[in-house]
Parts: sequence; structure tokens; C-alpha cells
Amino acid sequence: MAFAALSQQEISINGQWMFRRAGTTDGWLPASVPGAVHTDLHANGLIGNPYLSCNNMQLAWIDSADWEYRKTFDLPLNIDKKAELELVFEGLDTYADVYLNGVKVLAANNMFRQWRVPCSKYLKKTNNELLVVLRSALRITDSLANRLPYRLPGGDWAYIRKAAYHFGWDWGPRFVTCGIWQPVYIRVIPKVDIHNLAVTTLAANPQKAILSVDFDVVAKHKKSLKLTVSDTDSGKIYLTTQIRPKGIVANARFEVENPRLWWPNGMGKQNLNRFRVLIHAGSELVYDKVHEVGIRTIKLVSQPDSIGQSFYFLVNGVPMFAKGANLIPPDFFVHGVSDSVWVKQVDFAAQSNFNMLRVWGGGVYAPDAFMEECTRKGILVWHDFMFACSMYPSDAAYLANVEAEVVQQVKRLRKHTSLALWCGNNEADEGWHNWGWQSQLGGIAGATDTVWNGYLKLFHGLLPQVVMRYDSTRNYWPSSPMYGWGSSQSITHGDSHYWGVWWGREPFERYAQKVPRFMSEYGFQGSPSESVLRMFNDGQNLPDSAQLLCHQKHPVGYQTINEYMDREGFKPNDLLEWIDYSQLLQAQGYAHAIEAHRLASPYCMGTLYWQLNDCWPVVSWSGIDYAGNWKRVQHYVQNLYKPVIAGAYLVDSVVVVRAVSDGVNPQQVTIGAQVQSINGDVVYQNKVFLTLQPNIAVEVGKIYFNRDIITRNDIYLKLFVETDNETRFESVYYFTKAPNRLILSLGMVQRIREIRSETSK
Ligand code: BMA
Repeated sequence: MAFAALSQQEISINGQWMFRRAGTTDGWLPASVPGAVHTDLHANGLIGNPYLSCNNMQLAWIDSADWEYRKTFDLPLNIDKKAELELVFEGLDTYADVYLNGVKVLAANNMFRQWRVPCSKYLKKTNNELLVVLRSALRITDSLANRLPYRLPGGDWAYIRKAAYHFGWDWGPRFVTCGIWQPVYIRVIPKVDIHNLAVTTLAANPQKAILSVDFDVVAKHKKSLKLTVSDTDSGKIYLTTQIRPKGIVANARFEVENPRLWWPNGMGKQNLNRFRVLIHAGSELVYDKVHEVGIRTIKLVSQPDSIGQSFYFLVNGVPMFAKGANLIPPDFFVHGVSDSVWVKQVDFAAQSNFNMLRVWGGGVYAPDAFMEECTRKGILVWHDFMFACSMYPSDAAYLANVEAEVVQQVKRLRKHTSLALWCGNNEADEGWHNWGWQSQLGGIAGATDTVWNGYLKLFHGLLPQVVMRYDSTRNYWPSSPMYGWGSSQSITHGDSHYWGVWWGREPFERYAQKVPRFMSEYGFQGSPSESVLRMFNDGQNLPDSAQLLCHQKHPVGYQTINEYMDREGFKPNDLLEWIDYSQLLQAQGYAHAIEAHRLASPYCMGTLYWQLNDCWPVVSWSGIDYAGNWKRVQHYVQNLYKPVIAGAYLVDSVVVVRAVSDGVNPQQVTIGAQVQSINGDVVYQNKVFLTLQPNIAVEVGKIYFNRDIITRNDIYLKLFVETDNETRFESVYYFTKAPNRLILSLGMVQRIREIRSETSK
């Protein structure tokens, strides 16, 4: 992952470095930059593969040591003697003291920041030595925590600016690793240095769009700049103007007549404009780059209404039902993955009919390559700032560090058409109000006020101010969810994470009763494919295999899966059946939820399940396992995220069929229902023709049965949707708890949701 593409004026210092444990006389060993100490130790054969067997439980010693990395390099011969140079680290994880030829030039303390150090005066032509001493983040965390009279509720990751998931999560191992995790290079500083140029849409309709060009400029002289924007393909010039930067920021506007608008996946085409942006200072060309930009407006509508508070996205003024999932880093050692691994996630999303991904706040900020692919594929990105499941410090030094980080990240990411929303954090507000955090602080005078005021300063002050200042076309949402799942407002106000299913052990049917305005998290674990399980299992069966336990990070993960299996009447005889049934169970759970959410639109306007991907081989909530295999659930999701779907509920002995279309225009459809036995006897069939209005779910009809039909385990109901004489969607339901095996073997099969009349929608 690279935050900036290297240009010719940059001298790469990546590749092979040397490393050793600091404070020892151990020999230097080869290391890779970008990299992490765990992967370097593994590459040298000093530890086992952290992802296999139970190795993840034995590597904690690495986290409490300091590590040093060294590289010698020459400057290229053709470098201008008078050139001003800077040393750039695109990312250091996390506490890094940097020495260039013996002089300390940097003390870094934030994994999410780029660091730039003027370095001409320290450099020689040949034999330069760069030394990076990485201090144990764990020990620093402890010393920072001990300065306060209380431990902040949540987790230790809060004290430092490092990916929270490194401290262990319920789907990931704990490696509080360190490393030079992003590219390093030396760069010639141009006389007029342009950064963070973004072309964004301020307003757009089919007749006209107003766009803004924003950039930072650091210049030795105060010459005004000439900015030109043209269309790369037609050559048409949209703008030529002289501008004077205000401080380091500059901007200008231009208009595009009859723009071809960009739409999310499923709502229209992802039209892109190729704007060539030129900047001249006097006669010198100082910037020349093509920006691929989709013209579109994006707005989060969250305002009081007759139900509570709405939550939906308007794209080009059209309401969008959001279909997608939450994304975690696609590899634990995220430095090690190329852009293609990030891009792959976007391909999965587009193939699964998504129009949105949420980049979850306990991971890392998304790389540009990921955002660009999202733009190309029509996937909007809900981007959390990197804060999750904790209260955070709010002293001046901490806030200044955060401010530098978020200004950089907002300025980097704002250029992407796919970026839809900035969200302050994951579940910190929920934790404070619902997880007993306040009582943890109860005994200490003034602590609850101090911690909550600190929260307000950060998430209701600093972060929205930065968004407003540098990316005012995106909305800011302070915390996801707005209310915890125990509170009644969670289904009437804003976004919701519903964990009553899984964490609360409630039945899948509960999803139908807990339909929120926008569901930004919910989920259920399912086994990865057999090949991934075999990567870490020594061949024994559940639950006795030590390896299987080391790759299940939820405290009662297996018990929970097995309890739900039991309820459904699934009785696996061996590991293979367990894999199969657990995947079926997971698929059914998500199907219940997605149908409930979609078939309740426009009350509910979004469904993002937890979680799309894994960062190592593990049993988790993901739809796609670490090796990229789709679990059964992902196929269900792909089906249920199609533009028009139908779904069935059992209300007493009556089957109620509902349907919805999320297209932009009214849609003529045929909805068919067929009830038959596995022997092929058709008990019932019917078709209904109707026009569906966008995002307005309707009842299509009712099917009345005798109880003796719906208690048969050899009977199933098939629904299908036709548009333009083609079948576009199908789903199959069975009625009983332990269905006939032949029914289970049908595609997209799930237990019909039974609901009592008073709770039906
Ligand atoms: C959600 C996430 C993660 C967690 C998941 C499953 O709330 O935000 O914190 O992994 O629950 O427990």
C-alpha cells in the first residue's frame, strides 16, 4: 500500500534492510521494508508462521522488545548538488526514533501519519546510514496509561495512535507489532510544491455541475499560480485562472455543462471524467496530472422525522438503499499486502451487488488504490476515523497528534469519488452509555466528566471541524451506532449495530422485529472453507483441537455456533459436516436480516453486515475467508443484494410474500410462488404482475395453508422474480425445524421466518 506514487524526483529506500533486537550485540539480519518485525523474524526462520498452528499464542515476547532497522545507501550521481531534499516515511509503526548518519532527525509517534524531514544537510554522496529504532508500543502504552489516575474504559490501544486490532480482536490474533510499514524515500523538494490536489463535486444535476479544485502549496516565492483544467479526451478547457494561495491552501471552481453523472453500482453507470490539471508558476510547469473524477453529489440525510431520526444516503438527489458490509484490514500484516489484495475486496463487493463498504475504525485508513477501485466499481465508502471501542485521551499533545493525522488523511482521501461519509468512531458512544464504562470510573472524583468531556472534544469538536474545513462536501457522523442495541431508539434513530443475535443468543427471527433505520453492523460466525481450517487444524475434531481453539477469538464462539445449530436441528457428524452446517446457519442468519431490512424500506435504508473479509485464517463472521473462498453466506448475500427481491414470512399458517426494488426508476415485475414437495408434487403456484416503486417494499400477496402442509419436512416454497421475461432472483424456504436433507441441498435455501401477526410489518 502506498500513500503516494513515487515520481522521478524520489529516491526509494525500500527493499532490503537489516534488523536486530535493540540493545543487543546480535548479528544484523536481512529485513524487508515496507515490513513488520514479525514477518522479518519469520522470514529469517526465527519464529514459526504467526498464522499457523498455535504460534500466535507464543509470540508476545516480540511486543515488549525494541527493534532496530538499518540501511546504507548512496545518492544517485545525477542529483543536483543544490537540491533541497527531504526524507519521507509514508508510515512508521509506531514509536520510531530515526537517525540519519548518526543525527537524530525524527521521533515518530503515530502509525497513521506521513513523516517528512528536511535532510539535505545530513546527507553525503555515498555510504549514508539510516537507522530506525522502533520502541515497544506496549511498554509506551503502559507508561502513558500509568500517568492517569484511572484506566480509560475500552482498550489499551487508545493511548497510542496505532491500529487497534493489533491488540487482539474477536476475529484476530494479538501482535503488538512494529515496523517501517510504508515506503521510505528521499525526495527533491520542488520550488513550488503542490500536495493533496482534489477535484470534488460541489453541486450537480444533469444540466450543470460545479466542481472545486483544492490543493496545498508550499512555495519559496509568492508568485501567483496559473491553474488550468481541461478534459483529457476532448481537450476542452474548463478553467484557466490565476490564483493566490491563502497560506498554504488554494482553490478554484469550474463548471461542467451537461455532465454525465457517476452512480453507485446498480443505480447507473460509473461515468468518469478525466480532468487534466496543470499548474504554472510563471512560465514553469509545477503540476501536471490527470484526475479521474466521477461527478456526483452525496449526502447523508439524518434528520428528525415522524419515527425518530432518519439515516439514508442521497446520491445525485436520489435516495439509495445501502447494501454492503464492514471491511477489516485484508491482512493482519497489512504492510505485506500489495494494492491488489485491497482491490480484490472491492471486486468481491461489486460481484456481490454491493454499493457500499464501511472501513471500520479499528483498522487502518484505506489506501488510494482501494478507493480508486471503489470509484471504478461504484462502491461508496463509509470511512471511520481510526478509533474503536474505547474512550480516548484528550490532553493537548494527544489532540495535536490526532489533528495532524486526520488533516493528512482527510486531505489524502477527499479526492476519491467513492468517499461518502466520515464517521468519528466505532462503538465508543455505545460503550460509554451501555457497557458499564462509566461505573468503571465511578470511584474516582471527576473522572467520568473528564473522560466524557474529552470524548466530546475529540468526536464532536476536533474531527467534525477538520471535515468541515477540508472536506465540506462529506457529512460527518460522530459514532456508529447512534444508540446501543439494548435501547429502544436503536431501531428508530440513526444507524444501529444489532448484536442481540449472536452476542445476545436471540433467534434469527429477531432480526425481523429489530429493523432499524440503517443497520451498519450485525452478523453471525461461519466456518472458513475446509482448506483454511486445515491450515491450522491438526486433524482432530471440534471442540478438542487446540489449533481450532487458537483460531477462534470470540470467548464463546464455538458454543454459540453449536447452540444455534442445535436449535435448527442440524447435527453434524464430523468436521466436514460441521463446516457445512455452520456455513448454512450463517447464511440463513444473514438472509433473515437482509430480507428484513430490504423488505422494510423505506423505513430502513441500509444493511451492512459484519464483516466482509478476514485478516488471517480464522473462524469468524466474514463472508469470505482468508484464502478468498466465498462462504455459503456470500452467495446468499449476492442473491439478496440483487435489485429486485421477494421474501416470505410465515404468520400463523399464512405465508406473506413481500417484494422490493432498489432501482432508480419504477420497475415492472412478475413475482411467482410455488410450493412443492421433494417428489415434485406441486401443492400451490401463482404469479402476480406489479410495478414496484424504488425502495418502497410492498406486500405482494398471501398464501393460505392448512397446518398439515407447513409441518411437512419434505415441502418447500420457491419464490422467483422475473423482469423482461427473465428470472432474475430465486429463493427457497423450508417450513420445519429439521428439514429433509434433500431440501437442504437445494440452492439458497433457508428456513421461513415465522412471525406472530402483531410483529409482522
Ligand atoms: C462489532 C465490531 C467489532 C467486532 C464485532 C463482532 O461490533 O465493531 O468490534 O469484531 O462486533 O463482535
